[in-house]
This record gives sequence, structure tokens and C-alpha cells, in this order.
Amino acid sequence: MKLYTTPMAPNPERVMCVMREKSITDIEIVNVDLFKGEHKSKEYRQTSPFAQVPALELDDGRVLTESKAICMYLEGLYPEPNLFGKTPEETAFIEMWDRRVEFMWLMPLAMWLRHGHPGFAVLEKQIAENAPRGEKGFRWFAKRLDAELSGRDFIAGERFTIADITAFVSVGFARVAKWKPNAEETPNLLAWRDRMLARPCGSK
Ligand SMILES: N[C@@H](CCC(=O)N[C@@H](CS)C(=O)NCC(=O)O)C(=O)O
Repeated sequence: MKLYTTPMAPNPERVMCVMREKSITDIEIVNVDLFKGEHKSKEYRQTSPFAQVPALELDDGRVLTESKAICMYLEGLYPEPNLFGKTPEETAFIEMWDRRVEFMWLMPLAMWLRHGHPGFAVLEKQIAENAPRGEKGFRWFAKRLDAELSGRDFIAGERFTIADITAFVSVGFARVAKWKPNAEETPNLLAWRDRMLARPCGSK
């Protein structure tokens, strides 16, 4: 299999984190340079019709896109360690948190950066008022998540899951906005981030 990816970009990084946690090393990595517009080429669009990364080309030539779908596929192929839940209840609670983190944290962050950071003008027709809306949503959810983490070590419960991965790639992407968890405002998030950095997911 072949994974089309881009270093530092949050959605591909979600898949790369799953690969590191599951010690998956037999997938060929192909880097696509978004800032050079390689993903918009006619050739790449034949692989990924929406011109996005990540994209996983299967051995039979079919292509799977959408980071979460790729992560779920890898979970099926490499079940250990389990990241998506072992019982209906656990799976549902993990999914609840993963969706919250993706939609209420990663997406506002993407809006903040894509509309507010000059480096992203090549990818986005920037609308200035979207940046503060995204920033506000991102900062609000950071505080909300910090409060949740005062009572547990991981985003979705008592163990590391895909929800931690989605949150961890969000924190990585937030560095571009010069945002980091800090001891004054988000101490629990800071401690959680340090736990993530000590895992395979955090090692590059
Ligand atoms: N929902 C998709 C989103 C994929 C996505 O937005 N990828 C970004 C990189 S993180 C991309 O390829 N952007 C290209 C562009 O904006 O032109 C997923 O989860 O894979």
C-alpha cells in the first residue's frame, strides 16, 4: 500500500500517528507538497479526486481518502493496540470524543489558520472575519478540554485512543498559530500533551 501524505498537516498526521502507535512500517510513504500545489495536479487528482491528503492507495489500486476512514481501515488490518474501542459502549464514547475534538477544535483551528495566516493564502481564498471566529472557537474548546482532563488522563476515558490522536495532531497544528498548552490557562492539557509526546505517536 502507498500513503500520500504531507509532513505537519493534521489530517495526514492522524494516519501517521496511528501507524506509529501500531508499529506499521510496510506502507510506502509518498510526500505531496501542498505549498507547491502538487495535490492540484491532474495526475494527483486521479488518485485523490478532492485533491487532498491523506490518500491510501490499496494494493488492488483502489484509493481510500478521509483520514478517519483510513485510520479505521488500519485498525481492522492491525487490531493491536486497539484505538477505536472494544465494546459498543466504549466505541461510542470514543467516537463521541473524537467527533467533538475534530469538529469543535481541529476545524476552528483550521479556519483560524487558513483564513488568518499569510502562509495559507496559497491554499485558501482568505476571508478575514473567519480567522477570529476560528480562533475564538479553538480557544474556547481548549479550556473546555482542559476542564475535562482534570478528571482523567486521556481524552475519551481511561486509555489512549483515536480521540487522543485527533487532539494531539490539533495541538501540533496549533503551533503554526503560535498556540501551545500552558501551565496558567490549560495545565491539564499541558500534562496530557507531555504524556502524548512520550508515546510512539509523539516520536518522529
Ligand atoms: N476530511 C478530510 C480532510 C483532508 C484535508 O483537508 N487535508 C488537507 C491537509 S490537512 C489538504 O489536503 N488540503 C489541501 C488544500 O487545502 O488544498 C480528511 O479527514 O482526510
